[in-house]
Amino acid sequence: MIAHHGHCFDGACSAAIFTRYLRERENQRSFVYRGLAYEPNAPPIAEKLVDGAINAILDFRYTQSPLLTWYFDHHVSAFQEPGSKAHFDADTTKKKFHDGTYGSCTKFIADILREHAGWEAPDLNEMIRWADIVDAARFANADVATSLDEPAMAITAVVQECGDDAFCAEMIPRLASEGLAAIAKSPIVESRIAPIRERQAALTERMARAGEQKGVVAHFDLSDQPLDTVAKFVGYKLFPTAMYSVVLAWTPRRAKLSVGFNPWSSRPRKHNIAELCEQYGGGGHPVVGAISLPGTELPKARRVFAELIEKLNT
Ligand SMILES: [Mn+2]
Repeated sequence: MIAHHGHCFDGACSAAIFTRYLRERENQRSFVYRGLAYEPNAPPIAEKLVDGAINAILDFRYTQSPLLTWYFDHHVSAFQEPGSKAHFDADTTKKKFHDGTYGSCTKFIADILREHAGWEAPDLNEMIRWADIVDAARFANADVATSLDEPAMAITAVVQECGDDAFCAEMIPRLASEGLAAIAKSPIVESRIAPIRERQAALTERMARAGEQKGVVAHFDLSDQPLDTVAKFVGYKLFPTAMYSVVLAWTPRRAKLSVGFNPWSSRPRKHNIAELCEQYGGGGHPVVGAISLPGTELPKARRVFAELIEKLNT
């Protein structure tokens, strides 16, 4: 049983490369895949593990369950349960690995299996390379980051959108044995990509209409109509000279301000976005952060929006 980060390209690719390894080195013939989600009320991971089977957790939090056989993760937040880091450190099976410096779990698994077991699958190198680009957002430019034309990007979008366990049971074995271009052209992706393309095009158009650049900040007040998901990199595609973007999205449940530094900016970042967001009760990373307010506090969110634009310009 392979439990992997669900609705995530890196999680699916991690499961694919590990499937190949178990097939070729441990003679495993049947696989069950379980997607795991970071949700406040998700059941404990240990409950997903199966008695009497080889159990692997990939690209997700560690668990102290004695049923866990293999473990690989690159999230710095992998050890959440009390005592889980000590439990991991005390493990002697040499089958549990964690390295928070990796851009993707897929590349981490590939490197560990090559170093520790002398195992490689060179035909998966393209998949490994793309998992590393997608999971660490190391895109060459804003066009690649926002387009669905690249096979890996189309597969990523479909996995994020439609990647439940039934879908992954079909997708993961294909990632383990076929090239990305062939998968992207086949019905598993083709039949699902059209509505994603349409929604993305509509959002890009809406951002183009609402967007303005003030100084070094591209800003998008999208609060006139409810909006759940924002596109992370579209703002930099529309305003390539902007150093920062600020997006205000609203639903009756919450108002959300997303703040980011343009990863393709030719100028160095001057603001720590995590610290900026913390001033308003939000948080994040130095290059990207967010602030959430109750949906009823839209006027306040609009004031914060204006203040963020000012602060990022000073
Ligand atoms: Mn990952």
